[in-house]
Amino acid sequence: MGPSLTFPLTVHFSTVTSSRRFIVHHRGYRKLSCGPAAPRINVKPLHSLTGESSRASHVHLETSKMLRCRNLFSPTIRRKNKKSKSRSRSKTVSINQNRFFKNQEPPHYLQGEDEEEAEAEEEIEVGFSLKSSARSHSHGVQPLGNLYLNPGSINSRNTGLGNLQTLTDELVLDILGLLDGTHLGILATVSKSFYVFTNHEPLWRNLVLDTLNGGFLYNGSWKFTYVSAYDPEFDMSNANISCLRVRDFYSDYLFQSWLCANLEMKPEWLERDNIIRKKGITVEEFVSNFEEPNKPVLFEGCIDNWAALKRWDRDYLVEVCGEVQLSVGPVKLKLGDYFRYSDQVREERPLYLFDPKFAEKVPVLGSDYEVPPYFREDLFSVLGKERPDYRWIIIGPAGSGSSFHIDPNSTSAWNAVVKGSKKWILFPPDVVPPGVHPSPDGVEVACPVSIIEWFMNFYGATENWKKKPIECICQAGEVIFVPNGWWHLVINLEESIAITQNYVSRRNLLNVLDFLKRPNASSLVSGTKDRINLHEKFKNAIEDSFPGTIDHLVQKAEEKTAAREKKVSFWDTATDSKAGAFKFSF
Ligand SMILES: O=C(O)CCC(=O)C(=O)O
Repeated sequence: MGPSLTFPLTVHFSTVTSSRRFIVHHRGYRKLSCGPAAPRINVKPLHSLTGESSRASHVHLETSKMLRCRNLFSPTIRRKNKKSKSRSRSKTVSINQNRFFKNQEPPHYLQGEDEEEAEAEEEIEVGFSLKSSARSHSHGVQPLGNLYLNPGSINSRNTGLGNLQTLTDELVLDILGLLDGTHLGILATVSKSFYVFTNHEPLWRNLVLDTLNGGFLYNGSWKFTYVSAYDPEFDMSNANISCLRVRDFYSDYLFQSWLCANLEMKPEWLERDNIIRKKGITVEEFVSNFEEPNKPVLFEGCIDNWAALKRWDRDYLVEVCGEVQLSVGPVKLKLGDYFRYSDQVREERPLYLFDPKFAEKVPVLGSDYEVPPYFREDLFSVLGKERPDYRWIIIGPAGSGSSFHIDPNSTSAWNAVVKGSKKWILFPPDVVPPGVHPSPDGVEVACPVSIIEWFMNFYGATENWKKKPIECICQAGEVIFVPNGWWHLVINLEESIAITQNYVSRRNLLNVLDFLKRPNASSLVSGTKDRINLHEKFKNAIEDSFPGTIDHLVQKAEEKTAAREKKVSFWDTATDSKAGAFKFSF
């Protein structure tokens, strides 16, 4: 048995930076946030990059040949848990390494040293809490900082990559993302390093989502889902434990991916609750205190009459949805199949069910709730069937959610939790959240790969911000108002079911019209096919249905601006912000 290592993992996190970024199209946010993340790049043929006579270049491309890869799946592994379960739930977590069964033959490239390695047990103390269901990294990947604590060890990540070692992990994965399952399976036999990279679950997730569309049944892991889709007879009995552990493989990118999938939300991330809560206020109070000034508010008790609150549980929903396919990230799935996935999933960005046509597909769902009185003005309805998507049913497991974004088309929104609970963080329109980088045209947003990664790397920064975010936990039966233009992030703290609607009222009509006529409307506007003409159509339809409304609102807005400028001008004469000092000029 090897030596036991104990050290606080947090120390080594200094090397794990916020470099993992994920770019989403702002416009298509709702569709893309949970979809395949792999940006495609052009690469030379693989063999010319590795400098080896690549076996990959000789294999057949057809995915049906995937079956050849069955011998690549690793032998049975037994977990040896030394610590009690309660220990693994404590703040300092012990992660024990897996062991091979002695009588199993590891593949040729893992024989010898790895048998000895398989005996080794490491204990890692982690400054974060891992979920009680967390398993150690299936291939033994460690953060790069650990390499410097193991003098003499060589990063097998590099030795096994050949000439590719100079590429970043992200780039290696981008290249592997161009391959099909057969090639990934064959590349896995090239070296330990390729074995680890080619087993990276998001690669298989992308393959499943890209090639099988919704035609899959999740099977414990994306890789096995893929394999079993092509070979239903494949023996899955060893599936969830067939992972080889590789010694001395250090990679922040791959480690972070595992960590984010297994991290528990820290209590301090959930503590701050500074939203205004209201119960039983009138519509007029809402309009003048929250909608007009564009401020968030949380309503208690305003959906107590919803049938959904009593009826919506898994059994009811699965029954009424039956064979209907609902939108889940980039694919469509039956609800029962989605729950099968969400029950087993352990990944950092779980697929999120987010369907804009649920009420058309399953009308009873639409009649199980009604729009709360505060949000009944719905000016987009003048467009009839041409209105952009505006209502969604949202279902997801703990850890799923929506990373930072601003709602589409400059609309405001409400979000009602029917089951479960959601942590919300909101920043006003003039404050871009830390770690979030919108492109100047607003079409794309670069942000950390996962919500949990944002918490790990950026939540702390908000402590000292002058403009603190608004935060809350929205429980079942509560409704949050999300004013237009506000950045928001949401994470489900348990399996949650919610309804959200985006709407236009007279308070944000001018904003919406302005947004729809921006020069890059064709890439900014969302939820409709005819993006370029939406402005004209909407404006005309409003004029027809509510003549004079736009002119009236424009006039009111001008008066307001004039009044504001008048107020500001006194201070303009009293201060000189550029000089940073007070100046009196009477
Ligand atoms: O995940 C959620 O429930 C939040 C959805 C959201 O942010 C939105 O509808 O804009």
